[in-house]
Amino acid sequence: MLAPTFVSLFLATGLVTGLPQPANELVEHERAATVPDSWHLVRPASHDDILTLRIAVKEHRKVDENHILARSDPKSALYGKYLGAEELNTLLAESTSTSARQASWDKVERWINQQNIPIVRDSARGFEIKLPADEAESLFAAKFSYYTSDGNDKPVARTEAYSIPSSLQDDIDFVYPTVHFFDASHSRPAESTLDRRQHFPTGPFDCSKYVCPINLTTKYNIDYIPETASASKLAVAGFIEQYANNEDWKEFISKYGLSDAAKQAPYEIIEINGGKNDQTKPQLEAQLDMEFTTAFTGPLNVTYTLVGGRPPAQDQPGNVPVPIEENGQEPYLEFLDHLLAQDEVPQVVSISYTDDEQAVPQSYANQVCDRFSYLALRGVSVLVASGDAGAQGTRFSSCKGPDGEPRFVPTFPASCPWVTTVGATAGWGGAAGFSSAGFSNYWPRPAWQEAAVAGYLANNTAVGVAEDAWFAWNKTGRAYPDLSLRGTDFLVINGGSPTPTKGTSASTPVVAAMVALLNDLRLKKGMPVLGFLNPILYRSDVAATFTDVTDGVINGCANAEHQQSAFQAAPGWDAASGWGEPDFAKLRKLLA
Ligand SMILES: [Ca+2]
Repeated sequence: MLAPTFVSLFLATGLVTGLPQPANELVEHERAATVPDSWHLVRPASHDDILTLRIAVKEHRKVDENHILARSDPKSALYGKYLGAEELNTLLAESTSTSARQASWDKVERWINQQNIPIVRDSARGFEIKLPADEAESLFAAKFSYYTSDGNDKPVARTEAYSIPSSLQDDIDFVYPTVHFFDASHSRPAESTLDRRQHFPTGPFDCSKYVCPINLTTKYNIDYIPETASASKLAVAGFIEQYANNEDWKEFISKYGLSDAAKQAPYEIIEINGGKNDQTKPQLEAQLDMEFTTAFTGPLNVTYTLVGGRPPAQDQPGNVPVPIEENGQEPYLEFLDHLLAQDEVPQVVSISYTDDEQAVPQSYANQVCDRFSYLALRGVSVLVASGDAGAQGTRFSSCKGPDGEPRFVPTFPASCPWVTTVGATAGWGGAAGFSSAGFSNYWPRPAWQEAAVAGYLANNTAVGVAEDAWFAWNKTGRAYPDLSLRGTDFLVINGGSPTPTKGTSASTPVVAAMVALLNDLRLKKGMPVLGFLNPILYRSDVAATFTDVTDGVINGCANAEHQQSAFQAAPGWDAASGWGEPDFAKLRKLLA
């Protein structure tokens, strides 16, 4: 236990005095920006604790972004020429320096062997090792402790920082789980209990008072329900024990469905990475997602892909029992690798989970975001919920940046430029205050949105955030959401009961269903599916079909001294609602 402290002190001294560091000196590799307020320290790790850690080897890969964009640009000859799984692998191999990759792989493997640590297994990403916590602390100059987090009372081991040998800095991408204080289980939709008390209509749960599919077809001019299936497929991502329940779904479809029952296809459940759908434990997010996609898509193929948060149990060394919960969570990479490996990829993916961007270390976030760009190459439209705590990110906590400075907190994967991010509007029509929105600290603004965002930023009164803002934000970052849709008063059947629900996770599956319908229309005409949507959405003729949202302001941040609201809706694109709300009939006319 002394060793890590000593190494840290030595390092600090070494840095201050500028002493040259020996090749195998440990250097800090990653540090958590902040430990989110929703995480709670339980106890330090002890030598009895066995940790499973994965060492991701640097990929040494650079895919040409222009190549990806060309396949997503209807004006390009490459548009619609999407890659199959094998073609993608070939492209990725061609974009990888194989000699550098192999050299890194060998160096990391040699180093692990030199430490006398058994490699439990290796995968395409690197090595998995299992070792007592005190050994891991010496090896990585880390200090592991067990934490619980709100909504998850099973303690998991994390460290606020870790180091790696300086000779491996160009070979190791990251070690996980270490500084990964994220947990997608926090992104569940909110049951509107508070709202119900404040302004929810009283009386029976019916579609005259709450949002059912029929209300949305009217509001958004969804003038098409397929009579037959096509190759158009939609996949809903499910993480962290969110179970979809067949009985709830059947009841919802029979009461509120739009297709005639004979044409309604049941959804298919796919379980990966140890996920197991438990019919006895229906969960709100799963019900919401499945009910508000399939109601619109009728006979089209919809899957619920339930991703376990952890790998299957493995044999433990020395008979030390390791609760399965103490393994790491990595739902995004597992989910995306699964999708990318499919021969027939679902062309629309709906993800209603968000984390604070800064809770996801950038090295990990980059690997996830890169995979979203690979999905673009395969012709997949990815719709992601922006989050439900305004400019505070995903949670109602203090807004602090990496140095503890007052700062708005962007959300992930909403902030990745390769996804289409969906915000929420309120019942009165303006941007919903809870809808997360803002500017990424990790990714710069992509060219396809530069003009739209610059126009918004040039209008200071519209932005609503003063130049001398108390809470900082990154003016040059990827801005989101890209569009919005109603996100309040949804009527969901969960556990046999009608449950009013709100959140951007309500808006997102509806947009995903609309895209699956457009794809269906296009496929039936022999056209390619839409693919990565953003370059199309930001095209002036497409943007003009959206119903502009000009009212509403996103909830901002407050601390002991200051309070500041965040971005305001304004005419045209704005950082509260993106382009506003879609009109399906107009999009259909233009795109299908
Ligand atoms: Ca607007």
